[in-house]
Amino acid sequence: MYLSKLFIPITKELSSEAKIKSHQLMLRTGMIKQSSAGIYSWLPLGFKVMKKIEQIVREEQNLIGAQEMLMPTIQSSEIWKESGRYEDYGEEMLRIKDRQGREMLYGPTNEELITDIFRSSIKSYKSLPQLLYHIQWKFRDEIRPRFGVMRCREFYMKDAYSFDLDEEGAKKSYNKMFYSYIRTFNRLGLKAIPMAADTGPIGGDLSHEFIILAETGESQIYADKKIFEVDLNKYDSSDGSLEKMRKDFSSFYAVTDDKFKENDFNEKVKKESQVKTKGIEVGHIFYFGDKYSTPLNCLIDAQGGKKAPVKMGSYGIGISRLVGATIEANYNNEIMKWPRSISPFDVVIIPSISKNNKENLQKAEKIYKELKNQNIDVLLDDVDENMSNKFKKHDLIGIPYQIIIGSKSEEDKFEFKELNSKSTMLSLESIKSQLKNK
Ligand code: P5A
Repeated sequence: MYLSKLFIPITKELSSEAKIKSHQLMLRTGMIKQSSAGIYSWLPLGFKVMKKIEQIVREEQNLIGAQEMLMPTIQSSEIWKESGRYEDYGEEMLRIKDRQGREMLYGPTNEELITDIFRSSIKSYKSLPQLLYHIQWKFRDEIRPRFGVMRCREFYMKDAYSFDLDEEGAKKSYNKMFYSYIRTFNRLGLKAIPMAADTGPIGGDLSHEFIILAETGESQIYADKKIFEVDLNKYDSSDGSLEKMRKDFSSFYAVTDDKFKENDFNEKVKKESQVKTKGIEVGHIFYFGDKYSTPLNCLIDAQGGKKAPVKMGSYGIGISRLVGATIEANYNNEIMKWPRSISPFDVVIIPSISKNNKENLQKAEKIYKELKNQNIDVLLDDVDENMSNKFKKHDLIGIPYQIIIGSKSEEDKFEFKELNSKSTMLSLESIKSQLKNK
């Protein structure tokens, strides 16, 4: 892609509502545009990043045997009346009437709908366990949508649901998801802390929030920094090993402010190991047994001819929120560096161009073609602008690697730079292999 062709409407005048750096950066680099309070359009640059995050989440879900499906955004109120949440959910639920006067709603989550699908199709314990997920827009009429994509009214979520015969089986499904979440966030270049959490309107008695550290986060967190040393490679995918992994994580102190007690913290965590900071919740998992299956009458034929409500859990990742959260974790001193796995492009070529000298642009185009042929996703900055402005702009767009074609270039060597480090002179062959190995 040539930068001159890319639809990237940079905003210079920031609204006073853009209080945190991810919101500011997303507006400045034209990743999103607000359409109304807490509702955004995703423009090409932002959309590309979000789709890459979505794909990593999808691959990790598939790896643990979860099956992808798609449920609608609009749901009937009937099933919510059956579970009792139609009343309980309150003002956050966007309620709609169709032309026949039927009460509908824009789904804030899907526990009821998936239970309805399940009860009409699965009858026997022989078909269990099942793990289903979808990636779909949600709507919650938040009283104060803010911080750009972090607390929206409309947002993109991966939500998964597990179905098991008994509590023991359900805990195994829970552990699988727990493991998958830590892996997913690692692939996104994020360190996430799993924390025992309250269950809120979803309900249940076992729940973890996955929180990444960031000064601008909404949750105050207190943790033992040793939790970061738990090494996922020590565990395999067997049930016993996954149970041990969850126990190992849980053995370290990590709580949000609603569970925090000063004395407890000082007693359990040595001073030098104490982390007190803010964090962003990027995922949340729940085990709630038969909270939905009993009122919705989702029964299965268990062994011995008895009927039993299926045991369920639900597991969410805020995909659109993760775009902002990744920026919060990686944007410092006016430089944003995307983790390679979700960067909008793999590399940008920045030639020094002037009206009388198009030689650098021609060199750049040649390199562009060669990289494209290697399936490297490359952006060419063909805009006629001075180099210092170009560098400032690319510090914000955040593509982690640059090939600079200017005064330093030689016949067969080019300046190759990783953001936040010094550049080196390399042949095109070594640049290609560097990019392939990253
Ligand atoms: C779990 C999946 C649930 O909704 N039901 C299905 C459960 N959990 S949750 O914690 O309420 O949400 C899951 C994740 O969605 C993101 N999220 C949001 N992102 C942007 N704006 C919002 N208003 C918003 N609300 C929730 C979070 O990442 C959360 O962890």
